[in-house]
Amino acid sequence: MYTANSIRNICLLGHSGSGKSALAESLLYMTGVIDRIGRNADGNTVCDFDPEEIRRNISISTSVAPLEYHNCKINVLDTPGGFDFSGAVMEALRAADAAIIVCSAKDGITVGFEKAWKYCEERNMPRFIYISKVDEDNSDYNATFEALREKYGNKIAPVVVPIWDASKKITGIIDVLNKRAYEMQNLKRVEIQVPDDKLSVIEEFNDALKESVAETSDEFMDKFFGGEDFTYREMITGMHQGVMDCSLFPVLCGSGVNCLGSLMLMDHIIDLLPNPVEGNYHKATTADGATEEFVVSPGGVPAAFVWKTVSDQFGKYSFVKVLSGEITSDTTLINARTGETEKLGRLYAMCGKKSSEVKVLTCGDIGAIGKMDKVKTGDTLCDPRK
Ligand SMILES: Nc1nc2c(ncn2[C@@H]2O[C@H](COP(=O)(O)OP(=O)(O)O)[C@@H](O)[C@H]2O)c(=O)[nH]1
Ligand SMILES: [Mg+2]
Repeated sequence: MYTANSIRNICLLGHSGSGKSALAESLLYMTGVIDRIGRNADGNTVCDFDPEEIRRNISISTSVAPLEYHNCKINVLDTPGGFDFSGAVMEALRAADAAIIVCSAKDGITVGFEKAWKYCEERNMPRFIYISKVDEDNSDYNATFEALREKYGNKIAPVVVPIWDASKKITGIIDVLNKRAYEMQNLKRVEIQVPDDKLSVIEEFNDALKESVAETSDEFMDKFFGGEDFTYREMITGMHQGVMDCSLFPVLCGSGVNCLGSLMLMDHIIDLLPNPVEGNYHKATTADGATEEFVVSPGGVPAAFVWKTVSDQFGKYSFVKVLSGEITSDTTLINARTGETEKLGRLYAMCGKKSSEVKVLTCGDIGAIGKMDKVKTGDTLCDPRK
């Protein structure tokens, strides 16, 4: 069981084909949820399981893929990039606390990327940019990064950057924050020396991050101008603040195929992206009709928001995000839309098409409730007391 501060709800956004489902697959592989990497072309990935998705070789609805990493639970919401399915993206944005916009190093900034950016801007959604497919022969990391800088300015901060060899092939990555480098050997991460010719540029990027951190508080500003160095923890604290304020957009990179960058991405998700208590704002209506800000609170009375519904031959699943307290399968709640009392059905943790029954869903977590006949997407299930 995870408490709210050790949960991250992340949605993957971006153009169709940019590599979102492959990235989700690589995160699942690197954390041991699956023991081989499915391929979109073979129709055996976790996130594209619908027969229609397999036939058309694209994602149509949002899949949930939970994984555990460093004592945290990361719920990855893999959205479809196709413009016909933007409703599914809206649902995912409602449930997620942060976004990762996937931008392929082959295609750079596309219409799908710009749409994803706009959705995030409209919601002040903290976000990372993940430059995908760096392993591909005709990919161009530099051109993609430069295009991002040109369009969005200095808030675009390189945090994980690639290493390439003489033939311009990308062979590894460097974490700008801790200045450590890695490569992949047979889907295993191996630490390597930071190449000499990269030292100065890493130093330069690191200095730029320090400047961004300095701007997040007076204390950090004083320290910075006093010529004092930040500790690693202070860097994380400052960058987390910058990401929350949308004054800093970390750029990471990697490959969903050989899993380069996948562990580093998760390290940064945990360190820099908001947990459900810090994330996404909700407005609530009280019993007497007043509007107030809904405070996401683990210790509060139970409340859950239905962000997606699936009905198929296996039954009906109402996907929920628990916004307050915790829910169990014998909880009785009130549907705020209808005023009717609803006894909850069985609770499930979902991973792609797989559902496994759970006893409880805690504050901030995402799961599904079975057989809630009268419940629709957009409903809030609340405690009778509130
Ligand atoms: N070489 C390479 N191919 C990738 C990578 N990520 C995705 N692909 C391929 O690009 C295609 C689209 O990827 P997919 O993850 O389905 O894109 P999505 O629409 O964003 O979910 C598939 O054929 C993937 O195998 C990557 O990092 N490297
Ligand atoms: Mg996909």
